[in-house]
Amino acid sequence: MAFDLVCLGNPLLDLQVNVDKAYLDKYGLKENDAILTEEKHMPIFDEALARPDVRLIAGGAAQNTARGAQYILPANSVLYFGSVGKDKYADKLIEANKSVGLTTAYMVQDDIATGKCAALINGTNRSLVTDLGAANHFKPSHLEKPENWEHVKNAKIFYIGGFHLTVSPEAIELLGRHAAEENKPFVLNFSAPFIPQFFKEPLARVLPYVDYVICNESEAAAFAEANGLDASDLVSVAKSIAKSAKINGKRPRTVVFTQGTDPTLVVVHENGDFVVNEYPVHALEASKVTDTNGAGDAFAAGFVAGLVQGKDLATSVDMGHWLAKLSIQEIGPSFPFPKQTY
Ligand code: 26A
Repeated sequence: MAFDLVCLGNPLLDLQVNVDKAYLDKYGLKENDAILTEEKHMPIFDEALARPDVRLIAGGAAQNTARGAQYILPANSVLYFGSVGKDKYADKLIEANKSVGLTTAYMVQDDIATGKCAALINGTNRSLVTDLGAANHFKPSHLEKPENWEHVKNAKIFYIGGFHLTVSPEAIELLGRHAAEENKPFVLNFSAPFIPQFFKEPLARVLPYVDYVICNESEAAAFAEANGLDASDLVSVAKSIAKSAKINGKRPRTVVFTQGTDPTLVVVHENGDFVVNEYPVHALEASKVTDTNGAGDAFAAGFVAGLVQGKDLATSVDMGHWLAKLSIQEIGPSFPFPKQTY
């Protein structure tokens, strides 16, 4: 079978709970952030599981995007790579993926548990604390297995979660090289401020392969700080990313900055010139927001589904806004059923 869109990321099960500010303070967590767990955070997972209101929801940023893109696209359009364990958590992920018809080609670890993310919801903010578990053991050799490489060769577009830069930059480079050689669009989401901040070197290695960068305003600011740019001037930051080194000269670099409820900024660098545009989001009354966990992933899903369908940039961004609006009315990074159409 040939899948148009191939995605790579860290499959995680989200343990979603509502918390107050004091709980976040106790663990030194920001209200809106995504981090890798440290020893001191470990009790959070058992505390979440012990709560009567805990919800176990399929997560993993790129997996959410893969599910969202498959939600929009015709059957069997999307394939997702990642690494899981042999446990009930993996079964939950498989079940959620099935509900939208997302195909997975998981690498399976015999003795390591599926990764989990405590999604600590505080009003419209979400603080994500991740224990990568099996997701941390993904290897490029999994992509090189003949049956998997066949999927890579058949793909038309690639979507990479920047979070995977903490796991296997080599796997990302492997896909990036193929995409550049075959002139296929390669999309990278920065995923979280700590990626440009603390994984600057692997990010710089991968960025030359990237045709489309997606990030939010805080990731853009973190990139600016890490690279000595003025974080208060996001247009300049986007331009700087847009004009940085690029391997596939046949495609322009497009940089997409989402900014919560503010308009999405898009900068394209082509033939030495910049094209700058802003696109308003689809407004939603605050009272209708269930939670924003996965909003950015849903935006990326709508956007990349648009690219797969050959839509123009403005329409692809609008599809991202449309799907994000649907997802924030659901619990966690999920999409409404019966299916809505764009
Ligand atoms: C490496 N880290 C920290 C992560 C993540 C992650 N996905 C992959 N790698 N930390 C949080 N997430 C996921 O982000 C989604 C919301 O955008 C969560 O699982 C959540 O579903």
